[in-house]
Amino acid sequence: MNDTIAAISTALGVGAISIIRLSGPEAISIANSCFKGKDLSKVESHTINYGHIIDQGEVIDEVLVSIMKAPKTYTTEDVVEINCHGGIISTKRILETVLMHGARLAEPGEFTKRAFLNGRIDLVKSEAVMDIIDSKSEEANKLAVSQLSGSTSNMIKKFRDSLKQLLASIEVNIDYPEYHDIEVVTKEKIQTELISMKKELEDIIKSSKNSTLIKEGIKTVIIGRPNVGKSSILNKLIEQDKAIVTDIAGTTRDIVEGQVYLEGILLNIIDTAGIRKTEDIVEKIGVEKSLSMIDEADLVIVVLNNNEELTSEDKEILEKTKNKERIIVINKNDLEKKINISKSSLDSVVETNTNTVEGIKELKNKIIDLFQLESIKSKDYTYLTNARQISLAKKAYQSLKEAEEGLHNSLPIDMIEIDLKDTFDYLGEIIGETYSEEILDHLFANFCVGK
Ligand SMILES: Nc1nc2c(ncn2[C@@H]2O[C@H](COP(=O)(O)OP(=O)(O)O)[C@@H](O)[C@H]2O)c(=O)[nH]1
Ligand SMILES: [Mg+2]
Repeated sequence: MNDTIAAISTALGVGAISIIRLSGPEAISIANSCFKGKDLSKVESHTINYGHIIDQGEVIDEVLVSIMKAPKTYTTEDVVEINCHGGIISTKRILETVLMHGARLAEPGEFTKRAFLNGRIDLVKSEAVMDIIDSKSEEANKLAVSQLSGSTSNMIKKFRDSLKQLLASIEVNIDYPEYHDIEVVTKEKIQTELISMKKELEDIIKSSKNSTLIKEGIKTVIIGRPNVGKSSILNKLIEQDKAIVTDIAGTTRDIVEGQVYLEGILLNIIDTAGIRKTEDIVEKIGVEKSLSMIDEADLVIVVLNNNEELTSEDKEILEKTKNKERIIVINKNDLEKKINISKSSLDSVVETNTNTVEGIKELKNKIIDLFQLESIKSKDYTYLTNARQISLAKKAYQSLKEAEEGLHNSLPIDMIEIDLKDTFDYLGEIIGETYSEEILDHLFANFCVGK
């Protein structure tokens, strides 16, 4: 980590300003060697300096150079940011110039990786940096900002502290059983504490599924026979005429996607080809695609036609979706009721017609209730936010469970201690107290260059 890295930190394209960033021991001297203006080696830290970037005597661009000396910087190393005019050519030429003067092109996420390796931020916070950049909704953004400010890291740290205390008192009892003035940790006391910790960790894991909803949104599929009004419902939900609506069965042959935000959470809606037996090759592929979408969906909206009796296809769709989170929409309720189905025999039912707003409003409210979107919003965002964190928390939970069972089955206390130490270590991995190079490389490879 002794070399100096450089990268373009802004999106490459036409814009007012681009930023080329350098970090490392030579950052200031490299910038200085291609800069005409003040002597950058003599300016104060955290100053912005006007001048020009020069390549072999030729002026490349008029720039502002920010000088940030270690340790109060993003990476804790010397950091220089060259603000140049936006546009691909001059930005790339400045990058090439600093590389020629001795900087190395940074790998994706290498600035943030350095911030982590130098101890400025932990792993959860590093991941939050990426999540802020990636966030697809305001709620996802709030979640990431809360992570970066340390909400989840602190929760994990607090949990580890209690565990450490428990471990310490167990150890004292093992090592110095003859000391009478040390509080004896009875089996009952450990048991009580383990049960409450297990419950706490269980809650943390359970509520972390909210973070997936916040980050990824709800993958919703609208499914039903042709002509029941699926595309009309999609259009009403997203308040746009995105899917083509006609009275010709088989109009939607491919997948049409739309997006709407409910309580700040993204609803990704997929309208599908109507399910029916067909000889048309294109439509047939569409139908198969529709059926395969069911498995991947978080929510299935099954649309039925109020004006027709249930067909075998309707029944097949109801059967295929019965184990999914689903809402059944009985559409065209402005027409005479011919559907032979009792509402009470079904789970979540909404009656709609796509000429008015009431039914669609009720459908939106049903979705909000089903996924408890209002309560997700009012929580304080201390969630685990990705598969890596959640799988480690699950391993920690497993070890904690084994410790508790071991105690229950009167296993020797030092065996129980091993399980508790495992729990402690898994939780430590979440925040990056321990890590492997391989995991770090994998994690930061998903970052963008220049971050
Ligand atoms: N009367 C009535 N007609 C509707 C309603 N919703 C859709 N339609 C009509 O039903 C036909 C098929 O609608 P479409 O949305 O293309 O159905 P899809 O094949 O399931 O996507 C069109 O002529 C729509 O105008 C409704 O609530 N009431
Ligand atoms: Mg359609």
